[in-house]
Amino acid sequence: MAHAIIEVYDGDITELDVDAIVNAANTSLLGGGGVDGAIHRAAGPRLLEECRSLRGCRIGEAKLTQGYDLKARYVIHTVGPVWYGGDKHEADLLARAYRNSLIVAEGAGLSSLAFPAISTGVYQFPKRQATEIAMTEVKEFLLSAKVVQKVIFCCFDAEMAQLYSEYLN
Ligand code: AR6
Repeated sequence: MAHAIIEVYDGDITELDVDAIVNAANTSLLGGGGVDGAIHRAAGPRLLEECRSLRGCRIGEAKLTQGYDLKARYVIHTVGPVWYGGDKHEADLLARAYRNSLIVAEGAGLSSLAFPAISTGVYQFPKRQATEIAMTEVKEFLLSAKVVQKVIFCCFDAEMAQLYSEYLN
């Protein structure tokens, strides 16, 4: 997609009016803290109900649900890796989480989506490396995407926003 846009946004992902927001979930898909908790609170209990029917999600994979009470029409739930020091395929698994989320969006005909900084909170993936992986995967995907036209990197603090801005160009 020649005219795809990448933006950095500093704020709460649950407030974004996009086709889909991505959730940094865990393998149960039954909710948790961080951005996962915020998304479930904002979407309402019907999200948990639909998530139960999905029977979990493997690390690096992604699954789609409705957005319910969110402004976003859909939620793409993915599971990033826990950081164990870097020798447990963490980088590859994080790249797959981004790639598979984008594949799900493209397959569902969604043109705008927003990602949180997957794995950089509770899962403790180093922020700079995670940013580099996120940017690389998204830029590469957008080169051949037919439907996805806009990707927002949603940061929840100034440090992440600064890192993303560095890698934007
Ligand atoms: N909007 C945007 N970003 C947010 C928000 C928000 N409302 N809240 C937090 N972040 P984390 P992980 C940022 O811990 O590391 C959950 O319990 C946060 O500052 O949410 O992938 C799941 O159930 C950080 O930069 O996700 C899993 O068990 C980023 O989102 C586990 O945490 C990711 O932090 C997943 O851990």
